[in-house]
Amino acid sequence: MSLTKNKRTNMKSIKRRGTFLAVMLGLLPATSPAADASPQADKKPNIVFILVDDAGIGDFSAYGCSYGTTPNIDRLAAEGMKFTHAYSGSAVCAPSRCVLMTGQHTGHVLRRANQSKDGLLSLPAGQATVARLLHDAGYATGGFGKWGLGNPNTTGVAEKQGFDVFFGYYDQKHAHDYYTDYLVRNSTNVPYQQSGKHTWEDYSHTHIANETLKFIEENKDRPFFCYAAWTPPHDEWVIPDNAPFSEKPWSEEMRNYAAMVALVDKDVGRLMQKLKDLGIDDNTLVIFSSDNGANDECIEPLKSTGGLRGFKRMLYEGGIRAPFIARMPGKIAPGTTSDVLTTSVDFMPTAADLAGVPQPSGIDGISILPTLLGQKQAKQHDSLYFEIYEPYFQQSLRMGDWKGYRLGTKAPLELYDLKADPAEKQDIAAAHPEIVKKIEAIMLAEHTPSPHYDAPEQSEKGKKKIEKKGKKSSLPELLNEENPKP
Ligand SMILES: [Ca+2]
Repeated sequence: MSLTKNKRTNMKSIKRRGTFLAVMLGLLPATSPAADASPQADKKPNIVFILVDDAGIGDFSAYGCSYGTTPNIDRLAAEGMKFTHAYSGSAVCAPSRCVLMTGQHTGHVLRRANQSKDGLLSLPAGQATVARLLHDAGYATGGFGKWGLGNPNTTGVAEKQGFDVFFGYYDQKHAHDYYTDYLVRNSTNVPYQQSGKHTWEDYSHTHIANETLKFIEENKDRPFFCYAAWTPPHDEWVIPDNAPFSEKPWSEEMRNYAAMVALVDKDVGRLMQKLKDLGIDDNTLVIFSSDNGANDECIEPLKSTGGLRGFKRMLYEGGIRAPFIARMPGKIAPGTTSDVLTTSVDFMPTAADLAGVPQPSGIDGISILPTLLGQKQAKQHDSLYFEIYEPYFQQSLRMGDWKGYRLGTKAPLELYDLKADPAEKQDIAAAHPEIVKKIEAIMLAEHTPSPHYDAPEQSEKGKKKIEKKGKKSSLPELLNEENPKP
């Protein structure tokens, strides 16, 4: 039986329930969506999605950071709901952002790695995105930070995908350069004169954070969607001042990384203060998450993956488990936690429910609005499927407490019980052949071939080729290594 069909069958009832809940709880005026699509629909909740780049759950004190505190993000959790089993859309940037924008999981979505056989893939014209959905519902839509789903002069640029404005980096490689001499606003370059001294004024995030707050201020009187796709702590690991970590016995890069996490926290605080000052914080859903797990360099000194196995680019937990916190005073009960399985694939239907508009068809996400509102989450994911083609084809499936993982299609499926073994140390596939069979069947059903990537079998060949060359950095070596030190 196709899970996708199951999900689609339930879309209508989910939509009805979500809209009903939203009206009952005063999230929306009790009028039709068509009547709401006007400037006076100012009672629609604003939505801010803060997506930081390459941070693991071990980087935030709400999830047990070992090297510092993130007090503003802690406050988000204390005043809202913290998800303990949330995942990013993928284990690297572009597919993760593609999942977030489209509500499709990585077995269906366009981008399944940063690169493809056909180069950088741009979102096609007419792509259904959460930004388009909210724009059509009367929201002002702004994105700030890294886009990565289409460079200027393609169909994929943010301003053709539902954003009124996008400011920051369109190209992912450009986003590595924090001391850049230009950023981009709606495909037009905005020049910055670099002083050569690496000051805060020279640092791109300063301008990106300021533009984020400016957008919120400018749109305070109408519903808005603010996508804060901030680039820290992605590398290059540089920052004008790495206090309070300057004396730590780590590499300079790791000191900078830790300071970049602290900077994100500080700007989350600024953003929350802005919402408060404008008197709109109780009508604004703020979500905080990360686009993929932390890098391997951060495991030893900072424990950024929180003791989980793997790291960025891997479909073990350390590559995909994400911080996920949602705050909306008066609607989301403070200091609550949820163990509902969710990924950023759920953002689009959740946003649709919150805005009181119909959900798009053909998506994989499920609205988690009932969970946010403290209601019973009647429809939940039977499983969460992931695949990635970078650097090799991998698949994983979270099903209840079970976790299946496979490198290439021919390797035997590894099976872990995350409840007993959250760090995926003990492969118990041999003891549970029926679970293995079930997971393999779901993986087969959820994977759809893409013309832009080598078929899994070919990826398997590529893996062998690189193994043969004995490259030190080859993933099999890293993938098979023992779980990182806690
Ligand atoms: Ca990333």
